[in-house]
Amino acid sequence: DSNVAPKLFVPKFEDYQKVYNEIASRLEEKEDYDDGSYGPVLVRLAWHASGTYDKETGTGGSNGATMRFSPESDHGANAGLKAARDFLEPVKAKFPWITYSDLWILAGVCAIQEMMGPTIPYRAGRQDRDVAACTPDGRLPDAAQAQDHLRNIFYRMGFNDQEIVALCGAHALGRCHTDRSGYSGPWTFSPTVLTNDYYKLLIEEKWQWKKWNGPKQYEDKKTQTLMMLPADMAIIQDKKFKEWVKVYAADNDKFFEDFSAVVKKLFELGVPFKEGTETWTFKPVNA
Ligand code: CCH
Repeated sequence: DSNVAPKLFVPKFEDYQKVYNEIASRLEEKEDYDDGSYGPVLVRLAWHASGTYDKETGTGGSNGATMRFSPESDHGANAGLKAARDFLEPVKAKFPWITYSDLWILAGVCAIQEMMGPTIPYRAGRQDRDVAACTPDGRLPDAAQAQDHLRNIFYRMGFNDQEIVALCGAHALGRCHTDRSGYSGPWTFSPTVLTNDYYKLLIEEKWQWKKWNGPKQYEDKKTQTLMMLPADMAIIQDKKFKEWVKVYAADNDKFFEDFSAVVKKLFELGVPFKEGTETWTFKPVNA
């Protein structure tokens, strides 16, 4: 009957769980990619989509997925994130009703949970925006800088010192790539499992400048296989930050609790959720 309006598909929790399951099932599909998982680079994509937020102007944040477009895709900080965006294309093709901006954040949530991290509560409702909503370059942190810079960048997003340190624990995951950031190597011995090892290593290991032609970074004296960025080292060089590093190094449960809360906050920066939007928690596949 042509007089009847077509029924709008309104996705429910079960539909998002299906997308979650699809991402989870693909995380380790390419054995030769990095340490065997796309998880870390998906977390970085979700973070860089969100971390452009400016609380003063309300611009940036995870609503929009504007990193699909140049100039934002070409910002130095986003080098290499095409791997994560491309990874998610077949998922978008299978579930075309989900927005890119909800998909990227769902992928970040999925990656953290599947890499044995805490549950990250999720709300849907991000809308994709066009190239005009791209944020200016320089909103994400510069790894070569120290505590003043970290505070400027993260205070602009609306985070405090404790939250900054909790967020940095994500560097337990993944690695640096010379063809992306110029830096090299992983922060921990288990880059596809979320633990509080980043904090433990910061405190317990001796760190020295790596002797090489690349950008200034640290290596652990003992094995010379792990790395820290100057920005990572800043959180034990700063007294107030270091207090939180000690808390998280000593207590993985406390880290997980605070990490879950601060990542949820990060992933919702700048999103105008409709009133009454439900908060969901997805069931892990790899539990
Ligand atoms: Fe990060 N991060 N990050 N980071 N990051 C890099 C990689 C990852 C900084 C710099 C870098 C957070 C905070 C900061 C991840 C998650 C988070 C790289 C290497 C640099 C450089 C990129 C490459 O070469 O591939 C700086 C500076 C800060 C300041 O605080 C926060 C916050 C998060 C998430 C909550 C993850 C995960 C990676 C690994 C990506 C991969 O491909 O393995």
